[in-house]
Amino acid sequence: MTDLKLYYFPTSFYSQKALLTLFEKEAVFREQIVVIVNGEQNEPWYMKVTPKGTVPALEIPGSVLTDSEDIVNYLDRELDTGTKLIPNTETAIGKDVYKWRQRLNDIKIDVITFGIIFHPELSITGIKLPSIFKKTTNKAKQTMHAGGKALQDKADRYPEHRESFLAKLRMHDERVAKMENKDVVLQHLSDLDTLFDQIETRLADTRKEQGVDDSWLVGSQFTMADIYLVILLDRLNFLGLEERYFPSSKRPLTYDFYVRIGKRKSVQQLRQKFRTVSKVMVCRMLKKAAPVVVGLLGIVAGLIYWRSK
Ligand SMILES: N[C@@H](CCC(=O)N[C@@H](CS)C(=O)NCC(=O)O)C(=O)O
Repeated sequence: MTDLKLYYFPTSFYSQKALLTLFEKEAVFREQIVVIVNGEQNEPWYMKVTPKGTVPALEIPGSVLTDSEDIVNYLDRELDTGTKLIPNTETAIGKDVYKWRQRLNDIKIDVITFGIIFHPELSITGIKLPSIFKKTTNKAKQTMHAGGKALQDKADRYPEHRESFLAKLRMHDERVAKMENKDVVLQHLSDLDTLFDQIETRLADTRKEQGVDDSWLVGSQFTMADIYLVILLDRLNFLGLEERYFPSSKRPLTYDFYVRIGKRKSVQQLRQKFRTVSKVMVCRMLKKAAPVVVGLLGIVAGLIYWRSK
């Protein structure tokens, strides 16, 4: 069996793409959480795993894949278990899957996500954030700017990773400028409206072609295009934008897709991972605080001993 290890963070969009693919493929894999909200992706140990300092990354025999596209392509090619997700691009369905993957991949999900966090008034039903993140998002702008400063500090402190940190810093500054600009965010949201019209039409066409009500985006079989759509719908729901993009009244087939997808085992496994995020963060905080707690307990024990004497 192939030895795989996934580095990921449960709420990261691209990690979710890799995770959902692993679950669909019924893959056996080891895992390590990289707490990106604490900047763990920029620690030197992780920069050795991937100089990009992003999640997901997948360790495979003899190498590490550092982009979710490469990861999902590899998994579907190498694992003959679970669902076949990427049909041959010589076939009509393969061409369609390819086309939809490109379309869905072109969405600037980071600008949309942080754009909503920066401008929460754009959310319709409110961001569904685990309470552990609330403090961070209330100060989203300061946190983002502190992130840029941390990258500059790391570039100065670790000469062996300097170029990687500076490249990240350039990307970071570009992204923050877009997220802060409400007009840019509004433009991305409006482009998404157009895309959702196309998705609704495609779902209707597929139903007609297949003559069934339970088909997926491009056919009766679940494919990689559906994986992309699932994580997009989950993200929009998380951002409180489900009422804008897929209410049953406006886009009934997309809404129906979202309801059906919740019954799929792989999606339930993915959402279960998402829910672990608060526990993960608390565990990390306790781990960090452990030396202090042990120190304090030592002092208390010492005082009790001294008084008993
Ligand atoms: N093109 C990459 C994008 C990966 C990416 O941007 N991951 C985000 C989380 S969704 C990340 O690691 N952000 C932390 C950072 O950039 O420092 C992929 O598809 O894997």
